[in-house]
Amino acid sequence: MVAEMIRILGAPFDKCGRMAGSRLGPGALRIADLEGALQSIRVAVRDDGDIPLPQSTEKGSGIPHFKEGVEVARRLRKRVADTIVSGDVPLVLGGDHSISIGSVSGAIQCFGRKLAVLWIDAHADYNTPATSPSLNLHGMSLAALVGFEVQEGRGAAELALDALVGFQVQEGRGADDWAELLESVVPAERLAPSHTAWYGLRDVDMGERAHIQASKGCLPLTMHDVDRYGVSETVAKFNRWMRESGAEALWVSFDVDVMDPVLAPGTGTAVRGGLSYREAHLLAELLHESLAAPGCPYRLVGLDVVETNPTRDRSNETATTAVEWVASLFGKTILGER
Ligand SMILES: [Mn+2]
Repeated sequence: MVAEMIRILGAPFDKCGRMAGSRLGPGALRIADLEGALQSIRVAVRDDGDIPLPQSTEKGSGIPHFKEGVEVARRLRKRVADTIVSGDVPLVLGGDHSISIGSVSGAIQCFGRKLAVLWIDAHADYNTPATSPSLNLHGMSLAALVGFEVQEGRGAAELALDALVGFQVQEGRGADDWAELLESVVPAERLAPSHTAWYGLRDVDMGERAHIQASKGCLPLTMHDVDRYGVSETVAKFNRWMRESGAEALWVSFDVDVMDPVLAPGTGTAVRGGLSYREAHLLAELLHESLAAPGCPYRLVGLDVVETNPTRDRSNETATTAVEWVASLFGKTILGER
């Protein structure tokens, strides 16, 4: 058994994403019977409902809807940290991917530098306001969690960007919001860049490439890697990396856009060429297998499922697929217990 009790927590917030609709994600996942799917594999689960949302509607002049985004993140950080402290495993339902700044910050608060993150996503979410083409916070979540600075001098990534023809680093833009985010949400210890892994990447911006290059020891597993080596070998590579990292706690952040839009059209951030149904399930099953293996030096301490947008979906297929994926991650197999 991976967990004592899984506690579902909804974060129906989508104002820091590309388009509205993922605020309906928690509802769509519940309608797809997330709780029942976990109960059916004898995992203890409880639904703690949704976090209350701030009332402000001010868009602001920097990162759009920053004030609301930062308040959601603060509330989620506290709820996630409290859940972990009580010995349970938070399962956070988004919402756009900006909510993970709050949820993972709660885990950093509990595990500090012993935390590693697996970001399963078509996108790296590794922009700062200086490099983001859109300035939407949902594309900056991981950059915030590792604490990239944009104000004090120029980091390695910005210097690398200078070498790219036609790329303009916009230093002033959103800088105050960014400083506030790093100050008031992300714990000072930060997520170690060398404890950051991606799976399924296929749409990475110029600035994000530079940030990945500047992040020593990180593990970016792209769709090219999945095509070339398959799910089995890429997960084995992730497992070796985890063991070498010294991390004791793993947070998994699952953006439904990692799946191919043919299979999971219900998202505002669809990119062609994603994981097939079978690849996605094998990924979940192999992750479960490694976590359940005797002597595994790390454990799963929390999970996000984000960017489910039922307004873009067909018959709730995306939420249904995400629920099946979560069940596989927590141990559902074709022949049951082995
Ligand atoms: Mn994402």
